[in-house]
Amino acid sequence: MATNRTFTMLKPDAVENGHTGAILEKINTAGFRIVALKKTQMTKADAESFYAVHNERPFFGELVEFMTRGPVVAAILEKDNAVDDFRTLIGATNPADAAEGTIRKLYATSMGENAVHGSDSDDNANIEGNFHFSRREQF
Ligand code: FUP
Repeated sequence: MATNRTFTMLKPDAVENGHTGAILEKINTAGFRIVALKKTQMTKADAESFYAVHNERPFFGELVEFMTRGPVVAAILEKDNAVDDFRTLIGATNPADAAEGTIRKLYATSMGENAVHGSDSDDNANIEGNFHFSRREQF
């Protein structure tokens, strides 16, 4: 099952700006099935752990600050080729480089505040989904 799943978070900027419904609608229309969904507030320790791969990068402090400044909407999504298709749907990390019609092109304001996360591999989709959701919350 893990190969057909990805993990996403609608980041604090998207939630604050009232884009949750529109982004979930785009995800739905693109053919992803919602396996798990919740609005949640990450602690500093959560964000440091979730983004541990970036902990040596100069933007790490700002990234943790941003991801903890308000709630996120976390979800596990299912579809054939979920990881790659979801990354296509969200567009490039920097919205300035994101293709027309992608979620980041539509809703992101900057590289740092880019509206949405998408797992970059099946392994990370599994790790990240299990970080936010217990087995009992995944259907
Ligand atoms: P992505 O896989 O597109 O989410 O991008 P990365 O995993 O490379 O980066 C994770 C997050 O770190 C981005 F969403 C935003 C932040 N970031 C920056 O703020 N500056 C950078 O130069 C790169 C990433």
